[in-house]
Amino acid sequence: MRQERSIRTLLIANRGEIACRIARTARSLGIRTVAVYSDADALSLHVAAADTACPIGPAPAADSYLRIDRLIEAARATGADAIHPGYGFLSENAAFARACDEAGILFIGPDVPAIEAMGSKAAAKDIMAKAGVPLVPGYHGADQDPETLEEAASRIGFPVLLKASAGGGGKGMRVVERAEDLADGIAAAKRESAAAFGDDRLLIEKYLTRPRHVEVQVFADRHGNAVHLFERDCSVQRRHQKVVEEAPAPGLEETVRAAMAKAAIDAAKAIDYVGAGTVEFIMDEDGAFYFMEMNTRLQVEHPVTEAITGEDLVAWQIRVAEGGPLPLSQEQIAHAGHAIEVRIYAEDPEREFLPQTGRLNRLAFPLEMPGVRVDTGVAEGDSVSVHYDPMIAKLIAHGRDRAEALRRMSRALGEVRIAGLANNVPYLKRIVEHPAFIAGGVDTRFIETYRADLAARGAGDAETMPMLAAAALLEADRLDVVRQARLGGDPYSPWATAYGWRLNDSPLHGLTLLQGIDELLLRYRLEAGEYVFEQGGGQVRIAVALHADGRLQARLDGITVRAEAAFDAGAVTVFYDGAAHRYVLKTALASGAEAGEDSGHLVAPMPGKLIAVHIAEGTEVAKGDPLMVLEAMKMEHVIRAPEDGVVAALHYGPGDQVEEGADLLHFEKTATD
Ligand code: MV4
Repeated sequence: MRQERSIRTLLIANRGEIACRIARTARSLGIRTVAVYSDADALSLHVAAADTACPIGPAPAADSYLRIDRLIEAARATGADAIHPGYGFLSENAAFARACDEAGILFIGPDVPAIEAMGSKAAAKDIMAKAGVPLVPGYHGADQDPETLEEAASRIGFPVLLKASAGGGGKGMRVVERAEDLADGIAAAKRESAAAFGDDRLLIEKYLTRPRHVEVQVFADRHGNAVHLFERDCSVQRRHQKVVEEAPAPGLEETVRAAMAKAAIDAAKAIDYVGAGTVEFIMDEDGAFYFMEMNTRLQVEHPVTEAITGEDLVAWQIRVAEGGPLPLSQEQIAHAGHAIEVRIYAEDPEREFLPQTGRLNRLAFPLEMPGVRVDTGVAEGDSVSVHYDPMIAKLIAHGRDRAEALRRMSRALGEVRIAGLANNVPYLKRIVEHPAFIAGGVDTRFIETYRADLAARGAGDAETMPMLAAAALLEADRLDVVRQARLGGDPYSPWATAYGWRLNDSPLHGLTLLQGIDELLLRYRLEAGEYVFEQGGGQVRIAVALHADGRLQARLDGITVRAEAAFDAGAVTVFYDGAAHRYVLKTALASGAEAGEDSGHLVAPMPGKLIAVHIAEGTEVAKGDPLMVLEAMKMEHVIRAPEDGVVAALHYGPGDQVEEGADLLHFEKTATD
């Protein structure tokens, strides 16, 4: 057994939320922390969260967070005696663990042989079979002769699943339903594996059609102790990306739970595991479970285990890495209540979950709700770049039971405010409010099974949002008029003239909002302090109270709801129920109606790329002339001159990528009168 070593300085070889989370615990233990950062991350939260920070290279991860040499050098330069790799990046890279050993730096993770043993699927299965850990009926032999494989598949029985030995995380898998398709399937799988991984070896397994993903958190020390900290259910996945995780697994029989925990500890012991590990199983409807893989790192979803056990897993990792004993024995580890985690991503559920990049113009989380934890690595004003994972935050809700945890999660999601980037918050809310999910125990097909239910619905709130946005705009304008009048300034704000606003005026007004390229014409009148919108023959009455910080109380047909409004560049964003609804005010967009100045800015109505710019600074144009062409959402959008005038300033050129609300050009209207 090695000597105990006390860590004084910890280098965190990661970024984002996990780097922040590791720094938090290290600091609480009195350990000095060193962040590393790429050129894209110099101003990131994880740098601010550490005591010192070292640059390690350009933005692409291959040139920075994956550079073993630079990380070791950074540790040397800062006197770090240990490195925590977080998850992803080099966290399961045996070469990195070895480089740390050789440099005399503690790697916070298992020993090199354990990482290597779990790096190969076939080798891992051999070890687990010998340790008595249940495996899916299958074949993982070295003989890769197509005839041998076909024979094995027939013995296993259809359907079978062909898996690339070198694959992982769902990559390189192929289902074969019938014996007739086997030979072709094997040939195709071998070609695909060779192309993707440079290795055409396959394993074959009995295919479970609707498994659940249940994993066990294990921990082991250098004194021969190995314990489990219960299981997590991560069945809700999309394309092998976990979306929702919870602990404990709902509806698990106590006998199954105990057997799975024992199998996980057996797995850890079989490879002399040290530190935090996760043993993944798939489980069928009868509770039969089978070893899938072992992850030799701290996992993204570790907070749900922390919530139900009350333990800090990063503190455990540090203690064990120092050579200390596990903080608790198995008998001392208890769990209470239920916890659920969702991953908030910058991705657009309405466009096939396309990852989004850009600036987080607004970002706020419910930080004061009991039982709710938020782990994030970004702050308002930061950008989500193309270089890294687009996860914005993890939201974790804990309750006395699953129902309470779910209610807290729903409410917490409703309080999230994100503007500037499409995100999956409303989608997550629909998942945790779905009856099948609430019932518990869903399988890995949940998302595809309920695709239609989980898709955004156009009805209900969505119809009211433009009216709420208009009411917020009008109210902001009215307050502005009142404030300016009080200050003795111009009592007519720019927008007041644009709207034709008059106090106590009741004729019908029109207001046009742009939602992407859709024009929404809203007709309203003011009655007794309420905005009354005409809507398809009926009326919607909205009274609003707008606070200086953006909080918006709105009474919609008699019922008061809580929302938030943010104003920028001639646009308004209404936050309601976890979703952000942004509208560009068309009059501000196209009129250049800065009061009396006959000039104004044209702003981008949506994010996109300028594929043509027809004008230069100084160009004189007539009303309606095309000025620029913006390509967005696979369509071309022509931006035209709002009036006769001249282009006073031009801020972008052809080929430029522009964000929504970007100030494209300054326009001066030709003097008339
Ligand atoms: C399976 C399976 C069904 N039968 N193996 C996907 C990722 C990899 N870790 C294992 N995976 C699966 N292996 C057999 N024999 C179904 C999956 C699977 C899956 C597993 C866990 C969580 C989500 C999943 C989604 C699709 C397929």
